[in-house]
Amino acid sequence: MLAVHTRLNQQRFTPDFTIMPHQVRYHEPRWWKESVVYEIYVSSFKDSNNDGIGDIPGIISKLNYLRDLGVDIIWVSPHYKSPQVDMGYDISDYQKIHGPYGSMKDVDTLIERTHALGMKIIFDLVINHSSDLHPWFKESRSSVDSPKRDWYIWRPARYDAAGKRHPPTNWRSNFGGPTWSWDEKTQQYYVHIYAPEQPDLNWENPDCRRALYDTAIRFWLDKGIDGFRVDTVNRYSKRVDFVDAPITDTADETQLAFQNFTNGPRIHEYISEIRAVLDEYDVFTVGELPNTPDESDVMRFISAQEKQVDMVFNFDTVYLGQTPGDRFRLQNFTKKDFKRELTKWQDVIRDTDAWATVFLENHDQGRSVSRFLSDDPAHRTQAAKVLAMVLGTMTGTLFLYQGQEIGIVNAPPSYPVEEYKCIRSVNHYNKIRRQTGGDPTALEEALDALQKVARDHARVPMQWDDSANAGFCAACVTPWMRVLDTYREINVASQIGNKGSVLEFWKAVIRFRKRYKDLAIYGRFQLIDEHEDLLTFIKEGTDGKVLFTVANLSDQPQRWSLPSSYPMLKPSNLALSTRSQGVDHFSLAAFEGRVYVSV
Ligand code: TEU
Ligand code: CA
Repeated sequence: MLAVHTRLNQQRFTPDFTIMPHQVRYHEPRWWKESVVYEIYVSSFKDSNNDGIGDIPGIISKLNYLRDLGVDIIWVSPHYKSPQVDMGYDISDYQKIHGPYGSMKDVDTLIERTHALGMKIIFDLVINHSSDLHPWFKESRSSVDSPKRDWYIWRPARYDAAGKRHPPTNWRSNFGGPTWSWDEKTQQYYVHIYAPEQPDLNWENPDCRRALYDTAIRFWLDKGIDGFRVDTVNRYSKRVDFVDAPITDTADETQLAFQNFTNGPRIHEYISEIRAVLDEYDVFTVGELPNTPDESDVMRFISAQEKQVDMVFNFDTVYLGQTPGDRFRLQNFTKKDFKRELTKWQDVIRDTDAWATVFLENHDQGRSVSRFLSDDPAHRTQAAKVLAMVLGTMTGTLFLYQGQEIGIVNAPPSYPVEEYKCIRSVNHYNKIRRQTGGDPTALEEALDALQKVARDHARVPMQWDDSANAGFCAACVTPWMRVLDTYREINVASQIGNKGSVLEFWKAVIRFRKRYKDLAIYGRFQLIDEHEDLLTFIKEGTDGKVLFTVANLSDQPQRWSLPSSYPMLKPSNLALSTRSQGVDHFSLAAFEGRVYVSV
């Protein structure tokens, strides 16, 4: 580790090289660049007291498992006090714990035990909006003269010629329906770009911002956490002229309005303020960056010299097959699309001082094996392994989502709509029912979309073993979400120590990534796109060594050969393989993947 640092530092300052804005020759090593982050969805990870809901003591009981996997940082989904309209992304007190998850003492213990095992821990920072049950909002809505009135965004109604009341703008919220809700008592609308129970905080108000910094950020950093995953980092600043969005959907009274409430004029000023607080500590941040297609806009968030966040989640890959603004209107996509989107940010950050994230799953997405390759029982193990290998050799901080390490797949098409609990899924299905008067074909189509891309697939209980309820809760009657029937075949216990398993392969990938970090993590990415069904890329080190990844993304064998443009690569350089035996130099089996490292 030391050797790499020294070498990179020396080379960065060679006199013949001039540093252009945002441009650097090598990525500067940092602990958070080299870390593997594992996202824990508290309610579905491990239930310690058999009430059917995962909890903090449950996480504590699995810390050894995470360390053995090779995880460096755990990211805990919102554990704050919340009425759970949006699974904790609606916070009613930033300094309290959601009762069923445990106590403040449990959280202190979690932080302490995680650190004691040599891992770090980050929390979710949700400060675009609060819950409508937050005391600030209760006070804000109590009267137009309330001192906290201006902490949220209130506007008068508009009236049409017939005297009918309408919201101040035609904006559509992320969960469907208008972004405005009417408040009877004070006769004004407030804005919420998610659910009505998630009113947006007014970042234009400096007192409100200060209160957020103190209660949501400083309070937890002082407890010793190592950073934050920042929810929707680019929506705090909105356009304050409150104009209508262009009409693109004549069938609906609300319209897509991302441009009105995303990346507003003061966004970088606000993030600089947050950054100033964070810089008092040795921590890192990863921001969620939806609806920002322009690469130079993204750079303003992730270039080190801009001092904003350290990296962002771009959604290009996980949104494949969805219609922008209409997640459940599905479209076809090809392997070519998958390769292009997956590798896009590798290219953008190359030779710059910006950093990327590498991920295919989180609590808002379906399972990667089902979505991008194949969850057919004949293929799913190989498919999960080849994705692990690809992710494990890409540049950026690697994020794993609970269950991804054992290759959990989506719930099956036979699942009835009642099994879907997420507000987004439920709202969508109800909207289709309303709009079509319950037309069976339309409802079938809606259910098919849920089966493919609903957030619920990530939220089912973790599959620990083949006992009742998959070991998520030993003696509970019903877990809050139904356990997938596939838990008998796909679970942690059956994969630990099993050489061909997805779990053991992930461990090998993580070890490999760390051992060859100057290539796998920091190497210069170069896509070699010569074959429709294969994903192949080079990672070049500073010393002329190269790493080469080849992944067969199809369920058919493929003939192939090492790239002739890199003559230093030899068959004997095989360093990692998804197959434990039977590696054929001239052909790749279905979903086979290999990594070669030149010597
Ligand atoms: O997600 C943000 C999110 O879902 C949107 O910004 C999304 O990218 C947009 O709707 C375009 O489709 C975060 C959390 O991850 C999610 O679980 C929460 O529901 C949401 O914020 C609200 O806090
Ligand atoms: Ca519990």
